[in-house]
Amino acid sequence: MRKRRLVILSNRLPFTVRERAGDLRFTASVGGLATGLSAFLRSLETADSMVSDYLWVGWPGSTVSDGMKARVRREAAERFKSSPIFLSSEEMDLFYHGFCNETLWPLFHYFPSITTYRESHWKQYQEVNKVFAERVAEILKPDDIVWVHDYQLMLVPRLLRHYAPQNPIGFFLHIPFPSFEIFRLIPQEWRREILTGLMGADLVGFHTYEYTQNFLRCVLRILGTGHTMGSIILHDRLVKAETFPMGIDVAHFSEAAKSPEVQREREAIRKSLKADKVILSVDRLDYTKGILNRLEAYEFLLENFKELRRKVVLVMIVVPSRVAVKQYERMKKQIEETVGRINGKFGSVRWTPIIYQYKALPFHPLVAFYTVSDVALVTPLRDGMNLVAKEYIASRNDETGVLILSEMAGAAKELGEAVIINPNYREEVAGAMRTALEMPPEEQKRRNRIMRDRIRRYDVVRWAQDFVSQVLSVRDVQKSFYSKLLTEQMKEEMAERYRRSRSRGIYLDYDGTLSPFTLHPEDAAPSENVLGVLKNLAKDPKNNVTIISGRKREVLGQWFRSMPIRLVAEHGVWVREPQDDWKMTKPINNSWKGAIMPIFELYADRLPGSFVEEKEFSVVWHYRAADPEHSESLAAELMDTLMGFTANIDAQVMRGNKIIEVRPLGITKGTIGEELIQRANDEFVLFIGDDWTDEDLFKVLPSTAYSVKVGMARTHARYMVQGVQDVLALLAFLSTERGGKNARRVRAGRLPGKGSVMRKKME
Ligand code: GDG
Repeated sequence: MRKRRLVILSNRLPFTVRERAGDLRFTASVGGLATGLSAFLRSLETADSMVSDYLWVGWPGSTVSDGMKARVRREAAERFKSSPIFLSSEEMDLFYHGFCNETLWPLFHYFPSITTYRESHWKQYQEVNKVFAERVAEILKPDDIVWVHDYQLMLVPRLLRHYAPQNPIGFFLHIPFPSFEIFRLIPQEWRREILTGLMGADLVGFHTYEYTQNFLRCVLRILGTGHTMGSIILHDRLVKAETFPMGIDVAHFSEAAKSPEVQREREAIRKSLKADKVILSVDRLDYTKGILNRLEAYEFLLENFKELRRKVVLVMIVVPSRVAVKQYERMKKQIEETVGRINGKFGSVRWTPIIYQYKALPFHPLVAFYTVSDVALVTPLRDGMNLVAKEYIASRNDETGVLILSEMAGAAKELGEAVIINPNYREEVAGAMRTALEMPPEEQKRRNRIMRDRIRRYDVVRWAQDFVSQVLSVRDVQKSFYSKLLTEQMKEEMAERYRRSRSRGIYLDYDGTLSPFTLHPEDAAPSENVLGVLKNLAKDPKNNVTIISGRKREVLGQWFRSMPIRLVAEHGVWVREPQDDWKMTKPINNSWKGAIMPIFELYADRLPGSFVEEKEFSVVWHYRAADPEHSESLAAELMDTLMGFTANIDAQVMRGNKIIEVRPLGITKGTIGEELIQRANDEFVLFIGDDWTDEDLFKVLPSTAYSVKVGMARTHARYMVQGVQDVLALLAFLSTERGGKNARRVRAGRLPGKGSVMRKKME
């Protein structure tokens, strides 16, 4: 197995450095990401993993004076395998406190009313993301895998892709990805840039299926790019969106729970709490956590179920966070007032209903609280995952204890055996507390056993391994695409064959091949450049150029009026030889059109922005300009209707690029193309197309022919190019660089002209 280095990027490094009296203090971070990933990174020392080493890139938690930077850099490298990115407090203010915490954090957690949109914040967000990408670009080795974490760095994948086109890049979002209706509240330009930023990655991961679907939906609606089973095919790459519910280091919590330190702590807590039942609440101070709602529910419980008074105690641990922010200060005050009010209202000298602490706990006391508490109350209003819920279950070695879990936390998708509640409704939360307090131990164990099993199987090490191996497997799929990508060398070889051939058949699709798609098909007339390229090709007497299209003959005839090339219209119904009239390739019955038109028209009426195009022998419903989601569902419905309708008539339905077409049976680019190619028997044959209608011809081309697919997708073609510009460049290269020499020699009379050969064959 090839061993690679993993480069992790996150806003915060797994440690914080503080400068004090001319010295430095390093402390390890306790957040979910830092602890979770460190378990995975530790496992690298023993496990047989594709990752052999790692480097962590991020901000070290404080501003560092210039004189200290070199030392921080050195110690970060030696002690934490980290490379710090230093940011000034002004930068952090606009980037982190500004765009991250005043725009992205509230909006992605469904708090649009407190979301702000400031140009200066956005600019700084772009700037800091650039700093991260550039730093990584400097230190990246060709084999490194990059793993970018979280909402602070959503622009990094694309920025980094620019410097490192070949490195596997994965992105994981730790917070929810909101629904389209919420995401679209971000100003247009920013939201597009955020999505394209993420699409620079090979793999974009989310905690839940719902977040993944929300992302895919935003990509479709905002960037107009659809997906197949989470795979988004861009013109040059493939991006996969996938669900990876983050786990915890289960063994670490379970072992700690058995340790003497925790046992001691546990006894001390039990003694001091003086209550039959303990309910635990642990969160960072944040409005998303629903701390106030939780307090109100507890108040409601004590109010309505008097028998519980003096028997139960709520231990509420609130971990300081974003301390300088006014909103958080205000919330802290509100929480403390509410705690005071409830304690005053129900408490007595011998019983305090809520034990409140506003500071973080060291690890062992935290686990001791997990093991001592009969109920864990995890009721966020929104939470990407919530690891506390999983940690509680992991710490309960005797399998007792009841987890009350908000349905708004990602964790609820995995921990369905918990008592699941809606955190907005205090009656429901209070009811859940009562259920939990009364739940028989056997029932508690039954539920916890299932949950423990699940979180043990997909723990944080599996999660990280799964993610990294998926990044690599997306790269493998891409490689199969890239292996067909037309290289300079292949182009040279093709040009060489072109030059040596005495007759050449050049077959070209039009839309998506010679001209990019436009919202309205009539806007896709050939540019001067296209006409110039075709003219150049056509003037070489050895060349026989054919445009083979699904378009109407009038349109093609008008666009290429004076061009000495062959035109094939309506997928092969009509052929026009140079300087000749249009001829039908075979007699065709189109009597079905009258019956099918009303169906198409009905769908055009139902879907604003779509329209029907009637050709002589086919009918097309175009929906490129319509709502992308509505059109996908109506298109599926129309396909279904048409399949039934065409079962017994001489017509077939096909779904192309934002179109549905019904056309005569047996008329395809494959049948007409094959016939023309066989008849001409040219030494050099080239066909370029982009759509799946072109696959009909790719499939039947002789093995010596050159076939080129425009855009990345599975194809029968031998080669691929990324876009229309590459097609034009290739044709120009053939006709000017190589064919040019040839053409000069033909004109000078040294080689026989091809026109005569062709004409003879046609006769
Ligand atoms: C994001 C998402 C997602 C908490 N208090 C103490 C303490 N903690 C530890 C817990 C847990 C971690 O902090 C908190 O994890 P969360 O999952 O709740 O949230 P975050 O890491 O802040 O944020 C979240 C997560 O990323 C992972 O993807 O689940 O939804 O917002 O590990 O144990 N640890 C110690 N003392 C405390 O007082 N030692």
